[in-house]
Amino acid sequence: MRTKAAVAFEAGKPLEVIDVNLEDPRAGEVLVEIKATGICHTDEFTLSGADPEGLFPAILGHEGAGVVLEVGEGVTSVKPGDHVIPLYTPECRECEYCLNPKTNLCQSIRETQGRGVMPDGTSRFSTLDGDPILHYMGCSTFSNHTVLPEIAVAKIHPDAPFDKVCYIGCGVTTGIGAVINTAKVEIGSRAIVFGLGGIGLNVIQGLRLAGADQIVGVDINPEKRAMAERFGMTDFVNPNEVEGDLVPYLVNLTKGGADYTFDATGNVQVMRAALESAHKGWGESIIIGVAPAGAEISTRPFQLVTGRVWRGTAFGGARGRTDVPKIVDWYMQGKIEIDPMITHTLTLDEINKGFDLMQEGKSIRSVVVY
Ligand code: NAD
Ligand code: AHE
Ligand code: ZN
Repeated sequence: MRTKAAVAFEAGKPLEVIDVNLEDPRAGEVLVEIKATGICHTDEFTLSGADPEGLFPAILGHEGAGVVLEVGEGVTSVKPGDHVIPLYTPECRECEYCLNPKTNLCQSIRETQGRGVMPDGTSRFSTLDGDPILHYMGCSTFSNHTVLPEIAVAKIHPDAPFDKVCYIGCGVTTGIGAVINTAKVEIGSRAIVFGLGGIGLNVIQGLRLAGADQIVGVDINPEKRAMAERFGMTDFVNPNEVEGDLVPYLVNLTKGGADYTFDATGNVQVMRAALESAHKGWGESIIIGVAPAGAEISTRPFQLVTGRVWRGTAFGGARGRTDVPKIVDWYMQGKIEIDPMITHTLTLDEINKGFDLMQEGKSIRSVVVY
């Protein structure tokens, strides 16, 4: 079939909205009509050229929601008409990783996904001239139609609004999951969240759900303050307004350091500050942010010797086919909020504006509605 997509032809160049060819789903695959997609900072990171796994030309986007139109041979868990969220972290329920309760990182198709191809090693996308275009994170939601492995779709409530629950495809699940699945935050905890964007706000929302007593938000953009307060932030810190070093200031504010800290910036200096503002003896720091090729984290080993713990999380530790439908239900039941964080709604033709708004710090989430 022919569909419309925003194609990343080269790193550092705007996306080009064009018609592309999309082949039918093969065995174990499904064709999905994407109805809406969020723009996550990770899409910008890959488009910028900072992603060591970035490949071009590709169709980016990994935060979508849509409807199954067609299924390939052997597909049993979804059927045409089902509403789904694509999963960049699939859940095969069979691999060594899926069978280990300590991780959500299903590895059954990770290698081909990283090469921008389907599990059989080929792409379903091409230009109208027949040149191949690569998939991205196994999702490619910046296309009106996409083909996905069956194990990479979560079936969701049929009444859930696509233009809101698409955000559960990455940002909402990552932020809330980092608190609940990865950190396992206890009632009464003190926490610090670095970066109050699309992910950090959902960490704050997760901390409120978990019953944290103190939720400190840190951002260099003061315009992020009001939305963070609306979601439960108790204290705001702008590092540019702190006299002296940030870490001792935060340790003092949290009465000795936070029980849990979260990096949602992708900046390795911030990751260090997050680790070092965790409480001596027991504080845990969770890295969510994705850092550019070549960047490395560092700290004095003494920080770990004296009981601080450094952890990381992908997709909030969530097992997509199991957990994503539940998070959609939480939204439908009013247990979590999404709508205020979607600050901009765009058409596919306007998608580059969504990247500009993110870079200018003017949006939380921009959502493209097809
Ligand atoms: P965003 O652009 O919406 O938010 C980033 C925020 O960080 C902004 O508010 C910005 O002002 C703030 N910031 C930047 N530099 C800062 C600094 N030095 N100190 C304090 N605040 C600073 O981005 P997002 O969509 O929220 O994504 C955040 C990070 O999380 C990105 O690195 C993204 O790639 C990553 N991410 C990781 C996962 C995962 O599974 N691990 C999932 C989604 C996104
Ligand atoms: N390709 C990058 C790393 C990118 C990365 O860490 N991605 C996260 C999801 S970010 C979503 O917005 C992830 O799921 N990581 C686990 C995985 O297997 O990719 C690099 O540095 O090479
Ligand atoms: Zn993302």
